[in-house]
Amino acid sequence: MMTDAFIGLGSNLKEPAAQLARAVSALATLPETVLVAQSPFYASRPVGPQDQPDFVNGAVWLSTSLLPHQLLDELQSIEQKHGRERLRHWGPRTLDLDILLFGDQVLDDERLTVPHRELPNRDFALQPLLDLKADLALPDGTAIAELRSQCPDNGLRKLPPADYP
Ligand code: ROI
Repeated sequence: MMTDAFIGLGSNLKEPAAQLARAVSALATLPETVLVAQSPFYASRPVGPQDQPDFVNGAVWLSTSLLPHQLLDELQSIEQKHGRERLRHWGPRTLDLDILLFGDQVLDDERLTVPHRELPNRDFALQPLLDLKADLALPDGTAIAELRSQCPDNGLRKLPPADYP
């Protein structure tokens, strides 16, 4: 069975837009998985400590027959291969790949919480989801568009495609 999974991408170190573009290429080659679409990339002010560079954020829509934890393993392997550095909690990072939504599944264990716990507070994740699928909703039926309209503003700026490597 194939499930629609939505992955958030973020970086604010070492040419962030290039990090995201490489990550999208890697996601497109995952086993048992098809890349359905990729969102535009956005520059966004950091959530958390402000003494760090702006982020570049985006999202992809995957269709996969991997199980949620198998997909998480694959994402963490891409993060590691792409030289993930995470300097401090809520601090700058080279590449962050988060499962935002996995079909209509609700999961909460020590490794994985889906839907992503912070999704309602993060315009840099909500807006790319809307770009991918305007009628997307949480498993409980809450529209992503509704969350976006109530979400704090992090000064999102859509990057022109020419800014992607
Ligand atoms: N802030 C923004 N704007 N984008 C992110 O991807 C991001 N990721 C994080 C923290 C440090 C919480 N802040 C962020 O992990």
